[in-house]
Amino acid sequence: MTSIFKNRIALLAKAQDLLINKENLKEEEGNGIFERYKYPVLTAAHVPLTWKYDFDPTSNPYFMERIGFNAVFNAGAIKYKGKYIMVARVEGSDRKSFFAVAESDNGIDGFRFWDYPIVFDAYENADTNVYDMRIVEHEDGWIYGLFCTEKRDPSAHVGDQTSAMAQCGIIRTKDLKNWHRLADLKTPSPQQRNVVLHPEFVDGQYAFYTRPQDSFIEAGSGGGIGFGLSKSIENAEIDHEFILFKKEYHTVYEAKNGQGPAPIKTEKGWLHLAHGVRNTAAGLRYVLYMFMTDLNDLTKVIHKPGGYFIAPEGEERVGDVSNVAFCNGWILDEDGKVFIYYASSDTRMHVATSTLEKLSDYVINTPEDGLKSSLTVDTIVNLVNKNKATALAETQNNKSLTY
Ligand code: M1P
Repeated sequence: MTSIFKNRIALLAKAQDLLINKENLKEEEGNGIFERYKYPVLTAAHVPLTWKYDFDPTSNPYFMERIGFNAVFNAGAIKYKGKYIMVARVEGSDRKSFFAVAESDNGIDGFRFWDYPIVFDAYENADTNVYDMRIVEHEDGWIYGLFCTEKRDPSAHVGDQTSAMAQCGIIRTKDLKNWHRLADLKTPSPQQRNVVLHPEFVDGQYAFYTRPQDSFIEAGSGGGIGFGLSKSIENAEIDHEFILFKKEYHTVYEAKNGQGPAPIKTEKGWLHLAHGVRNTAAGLRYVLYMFMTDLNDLTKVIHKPGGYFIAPEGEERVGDVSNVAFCNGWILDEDGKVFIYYASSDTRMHVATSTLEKLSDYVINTPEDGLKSSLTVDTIVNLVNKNKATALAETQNNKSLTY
């Protein structure tokens, strides 16, 4: 073994250990709704060296990287056997994505990939690319992974190498190691992305949040977060999709939107995290927003705070697809703490923390979007008046205490 070989292994292993063991720091100045953390929690630099390098000095004397990795983002999440688990979208330098499990003891730092990426069968050899897995522990006893499966549009002209078809793939497991592929979801819509399984049965059926779309990029006329039921999960088929959260003019979800992770059940309703997309002169801007649906009628939105919940900030704004915040994984702890795993600009993973109580308060008590500038101003004026009245009442109260 040459000294170049040995030195490079030692150097790279040390750098990666430092990265993985670096303590993450909570940013103190927040908005009271959630806390951000200083460092990303999972990046391409976390990818195990054994996935990149051939450790045999005879076949790789310079210890050169043989397989490159571009990004780690859009991770599903679950707490499993006491560990905080992300099922990340890992993208190779060849542009292909796949899934890999990374675990941490505390959910905010120390994330380390398992030895191997997730392996599962292609469904009828159809996937060219797979991405954005939503992990759901269903009450039927299985852990499901729903993801986007993409292939070239078979009807595309021979010279067109960008038209693609997206559908929802489904795999399931009991141990996060052995995954079994089921049939892809069938819906009445031409394409699907951002499909999520609801964790409970609804009228004895499997319930799905969908995102019907007309073409690969454009949500088109079918845009919005849909909802549908299927009798079977092995051959899941939705006959009718109901749009429960539609796109709306001049909002953060005017161009398209999509369900994030599976909703969390609270006493007041189902808490949802979603992404909304709008057009700007610089291209699409993706932010996260929240809403709540009725406990008994999952298609009824009962609270809809205006504006975004998380938008890309600082270095989060820059990456392969800049100006994107995307989330498909969160974890609710036994004590009510919520870990929100969000990706920035299709490049890296971050965590934000909050509690179920705070998120419910945010969703229930944040003013709705009035859909007009004048109504936004009215809302601010009402708040200022309320604050003046509170300050006055406090002054009078203090005076009466002094006398
Ligand atoms: O590039 C931003 C996101 O674009 C797509 O999301 P949507 O279908 O809502 O437009 C997905 O490709 C997603 O992976 C990506 O982060």
